[in-house]
Parts: sequence; C-alpha cells; structure tokens
Amino acid sequence: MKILLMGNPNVGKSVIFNRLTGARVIESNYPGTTVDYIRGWIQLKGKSVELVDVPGTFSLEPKDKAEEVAVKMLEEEKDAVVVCIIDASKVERGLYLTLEIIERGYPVVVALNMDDVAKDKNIQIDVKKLEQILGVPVVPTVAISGEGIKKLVSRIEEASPIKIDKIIEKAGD
Ligand SMILES: Nc1nc2c(ncn2[C@@H]2O[C@H](COP(=O)(O)OP(=O)(O)OP(=O)(O)O)[C@@H](O)[C@H]2O)c(=O)[nH]1
Ligand SMILES: [Mg+2]
Repeated sequence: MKILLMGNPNVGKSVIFNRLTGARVIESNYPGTTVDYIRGWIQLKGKSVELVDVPGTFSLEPKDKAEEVAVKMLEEEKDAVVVCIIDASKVERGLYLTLEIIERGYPVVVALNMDDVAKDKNIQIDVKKLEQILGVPVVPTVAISGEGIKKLVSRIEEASPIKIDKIIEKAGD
C-alpha cells in the first residue's frame, strides 16, 4: 500500500516529491518499459510510508507509453491514497484527471500547486468551494518555496482515515 503522487505533466510533482521525501529514493524503470519513476518515503505520524512520483498523465485514457504506465500504477494499487497535483493556473485541465481518480473510488488529496503563478495571473480560486464540490481536501502549495507543504502532509494524514491508518500501520518504521 502506497501513496501515489499524480498529475498532468509539468505541474510540480517532482518538486513536491522532493519536499515530501528524504534523501533515500529509488529510481527504476517500470517493468518492460523505458518509462522511469521514483519512489521515496514520507514520514506520516512517525512512520515511514512509501511515496511514488508517478509519470505525468492528462487522463486515465492513456495516449502514450508514460501515460499507460501512470494508469497501470494506479490500477495496481487499489489501496493507495492519491495526492493529485493540479497547476493552480490551469485548474480545469487538472481537474479532469482528478475527477477520474475520485470517480474510481481512491481517497484523494488535491495540491493546488503553482499558487504563486496563479496569483501573478490574478487567478482567484475559491478553495473552500472547490473542497465542497470535490468532497476532498484541497491545499494551495508553492512547491519551489515550500509554502503549503506542511499543510498538505497534515491533510494526507486525514485522507480517508481508515485507509491511511492501514497504510501507516503496515509501513515499516
Ligand atoms: N513558480 C513555480 N514553479 C514551480 C512550482 N512547482 C514547480 N515549479 C517549477 O515547474 C517546473 C516543473 O516542475 P516538476 O516538479 O519537474 O514538474 P513535474 O510535474 O514533475 O513534471 P513531469 O515529471 O515532467 O511531468 C520546474 O521548473 C519547477 O521548478 C511552483 O509552485 N511555483
Ligand atoms: Mg517529474
């Protein structure tokens, strides 16, 4: 059981991954492909839980090999909690994938990353309203400065309490 970091290409997944994980990471190719992905560990309630930086995808209907791998990784982890990263300056585009993942029944936490870019562009997002509509936690973040990352971790701990507790319980210390 894992936590998957998912989102469209270029939304800041890897910067968030680096902020959430320690130095110990493993890079591998997805079996039978040249598509690589990185795994690391995040500290949740004092336990170390595996976090995966999944290749970027626009939807769960894959258009290329990397997207195919992203969808397979999701489907192989039925018990995963998914952190969906959305570019706050391109919310509609990111919401498509997020909604597909929520529809499949995964517990989701949304990081509205690039909040600084959205602010520069005068894009205002009603976070509370978005949370109500999606029914999942939504946390604005600026991955490059670290803003919102602590909050994001605390909301991950809240995501579907039963599932996240099971993940933490099974995680090695
Ligand atoms: N201004 C700003 N730039 C950011 C933020 N987060 C990430 N970036 C930048 O956006 C670019 C993409 O970040 P990545 O973390 O590589 O994005 P990614 O989602 O992993 O991209 P792929 O793995 O190619 O799909 C990099 O140049 C980051 O430095 C943010 O919150 N604000
Ligand atoms: Mg990346």
